[in-house]
Amino acid sequence: MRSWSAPEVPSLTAAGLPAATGPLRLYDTAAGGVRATRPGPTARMYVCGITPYDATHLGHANTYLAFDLVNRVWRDLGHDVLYVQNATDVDDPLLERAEQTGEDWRALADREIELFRDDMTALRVLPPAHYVGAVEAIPLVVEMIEKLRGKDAAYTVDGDVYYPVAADPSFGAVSRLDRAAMAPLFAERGGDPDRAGKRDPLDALLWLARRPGEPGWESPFGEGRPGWHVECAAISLEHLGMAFDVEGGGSDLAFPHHEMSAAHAQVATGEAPHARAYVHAGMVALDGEKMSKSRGNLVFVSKLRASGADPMAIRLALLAHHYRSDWEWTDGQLAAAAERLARWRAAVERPVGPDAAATAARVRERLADDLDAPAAVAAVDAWADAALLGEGDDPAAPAHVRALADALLGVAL
Ligand code: 5CA
Ligand code: ZN
Repeated sequence: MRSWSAPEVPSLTAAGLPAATGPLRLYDTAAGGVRATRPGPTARMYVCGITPYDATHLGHANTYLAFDLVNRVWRDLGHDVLYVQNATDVDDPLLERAEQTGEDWRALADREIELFRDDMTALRVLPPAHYVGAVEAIPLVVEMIEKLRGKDAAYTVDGDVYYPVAADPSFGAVSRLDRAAMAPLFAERGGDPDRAGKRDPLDALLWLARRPGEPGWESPFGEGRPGWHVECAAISLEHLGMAFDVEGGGSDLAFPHHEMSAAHAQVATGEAPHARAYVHAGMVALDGEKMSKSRGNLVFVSKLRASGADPMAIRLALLAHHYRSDWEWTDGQLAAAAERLARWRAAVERPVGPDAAATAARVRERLADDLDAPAAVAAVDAWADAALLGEGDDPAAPAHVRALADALLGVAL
């Protein structure tokens, strides 16, 4: 599928600042702690994309912004970044929504993906090099299921194909959950633990045989459509290979989604790990509950934009929270971010300001430490406050801070 257009990312060294030193350290769910990322010249990242109905709410935006920071920090460290994202453009919740509203499921998906692209562009989120829909990935999914079948890691229940979790002895290593903790999450997040005929309640669906009134595609194991986890396993393997640097998503994807995708990819290829780090963003809530399409308690980026909110203020409102924390949206946060944006803009408009080298070092150091965006924002605040008080006489400083906010925080001033 078409991705979206890339914003300019200024080079901080070209802007006159010293080169960054790494590495970027991130909290890896599988390690249970913060670990250095160690990409090669090209860093490889896969981030799970939207299921395209009710996009783009602030929870989505928060998650994609977190990985946008990863992308920007790696680039500042001199890496190229090969970034891949999917869109789950055929799945139960999408089909259910289309059924409820009487809209064609393809039209619904296309419209919401287009809205998502517009929102990502407005928020200056760097686009993936490969933006891949589940439907267009069906040949890759079929190939992966064939590999799993060849390794005796697939079985059929009434025409539906399942993956037996017993096939991967390291199952559980991504989420670090025991079976008692897995069971309720599996049921809550799209699994079918009670299906009769499964070998293990946690076995995951690879291929759902076509149901009446639903779309289906031909395959060697019958007409049907892909399961969810195999979609991301197949797309990431095709475009990134195994042992890519970061697999990302919200914390609701650690189990079962990233656990199962890793298991599928590892068993299909005989290689491990699927990703070197599994990184998860916190959940954004509204009125005390996680923002979710199924609950309907959503604040949309597009609606905020339509009501006049500056996308850079939306971005700053999200950056005021650490990406791993769970937090609740309130309108006051947007007003505070708009004030901050106005202060930063006024400060970089001044002809001189305090030398920005220490500010740049602080922003880089804080972001490299598991993306501490709130502290990075506070460092720019301190510079802006000083500049607005008339401190400093460095004529290069305003341009340095403008480039810094743009390159690393994605905030165009
Ligand atoms: N299509 C799948 C991933 S393959 C999916 O989870 N789609 S989604 O539309 O439900 O979510 C898209 C991304 O936004 C996921 O990474 C999910 O973890 C994240 N997300 C969903 N709700 C929230 C929320 N309330 N706060 C933060 N992130 C969220
Ligand atoms: Zn995914």
